[in-house]
Amino acid sequence: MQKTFSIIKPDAVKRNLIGHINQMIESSDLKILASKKMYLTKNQAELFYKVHNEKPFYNSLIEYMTSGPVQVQVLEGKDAIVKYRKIMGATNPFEAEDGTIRKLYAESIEANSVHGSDSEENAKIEINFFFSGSELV
Ligand code: IDP
Ligand code: MG
Repeated sequence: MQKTFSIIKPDAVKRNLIGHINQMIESSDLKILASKKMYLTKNQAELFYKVHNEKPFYNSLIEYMTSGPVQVQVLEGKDAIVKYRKIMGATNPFEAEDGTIRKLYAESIEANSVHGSDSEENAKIEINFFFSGSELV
């Protein structure tokens, strides 16, 4: 069993897609161990995406990620990290495979509906950033 960290981003929360996306997650045999709705502060968004702070889209990304509430979640399952990245689809929705969350729901390469950890190391860091151990059940 492996854990990964997920964010349902502001564009998807705004369009009432939390349930649709979580249905896709659960029917892929991933368990939702923890889930909470929150506003990211500017500081949290900047820290979370600090690997991108030199990119031209960084400021816009921070503005977008703080533009409305998000649903932060911890998922668990066999090969959860790769499995969830597969269900999410490519960063750019125009390149995402049919049936993926981003193909179905993303509005643009920025407002692409979901985040998922890309490695075991980052999954640990991202989970600990938002949740304490006792919240994962
Ligand atoms: P990922 O979310 O698929 O891992 P990353 O390359 O880590 O993609 O980028 C983080 C987030 O930054 C993306 O999910 C998307 O919201 C945004 N982003 C990535 N590339 C671009 C871009 O070229 N223009 C605008 N936003 C982008
Ligand atoms: Mg990434």
